[in-house]
Amino acid sequence: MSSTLITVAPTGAESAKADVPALPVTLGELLATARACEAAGAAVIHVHIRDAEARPTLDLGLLMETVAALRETDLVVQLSTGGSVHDPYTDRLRVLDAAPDACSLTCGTVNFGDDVFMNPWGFVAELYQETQARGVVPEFELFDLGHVATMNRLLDRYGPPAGGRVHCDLVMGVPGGFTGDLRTVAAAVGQLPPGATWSATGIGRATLPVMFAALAGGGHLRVGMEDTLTYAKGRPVRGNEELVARAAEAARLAQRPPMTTTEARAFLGIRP
Ligand code: KMH
Ligand code: ZN
Repeated sequence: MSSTLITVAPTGAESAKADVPALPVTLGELLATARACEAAGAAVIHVHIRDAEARPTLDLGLLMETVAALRETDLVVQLSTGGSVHDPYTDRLRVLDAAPDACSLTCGTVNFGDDVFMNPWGFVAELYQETQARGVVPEFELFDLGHVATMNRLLDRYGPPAGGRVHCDLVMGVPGGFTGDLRTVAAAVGQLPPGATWSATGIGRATLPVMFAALAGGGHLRVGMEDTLTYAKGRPVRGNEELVARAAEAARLAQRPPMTTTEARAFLGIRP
């Protein structure tokens, strides 16, 4: 029986703690969330951190402290190199100095609501080569169909990623990117290179359609409060672990139970 890799993205860079009290923003809250999500079936944690005022930051010292703290769990630690739409490229590249297992690598610029998430070719190519040099396993974040072409260009020009597996995450439902529905999931998956594996996450109301489309299509799952703040209509998310528990239950129903952290490390080619 094949299994499902579940990634939790617990915090993100967009929501304010004042608006969303359940959002984990301190190191203590993040660690407690990580433990609970691991117990609920997550194998990877996609990490954005906040400063003492709960503002998004890419401070290297705090990132290193966070990676060290998360080593108390067995989760694969994937740091965001996307940061917030306001973070400079130099800070985003420096994230790799915190020596995570893995990192996100967005493959192109995209309108991001009223903002623009900037990922020009030169930056993406430099970041990719840095992941290769350091042995950090990239997850190719795809927000739009053109991003698949850029990922293929990276692979053609610079060769395979650290870990050896081309693993992508389809981020569906950002205003300006992929629509979060079955047809668009199918269109994106149809463009991936042979052998690539993928997860998908639906933003906001796209959460459930994308989750079920991914399970039906043989994909893996990303869930979390970075992407969704509403568990059901009119019912705010109480904590990331309930989103992971729901994803794990859906995966079990699909006869593709959650991967363990050990299985996930082997699957992604994370070095010991
Ligand atoms: N916060 C978004 C602008 C990533 O983590 O790599 C970018 C993002 C993608 O969340
Ligand atoms: Zn992110």
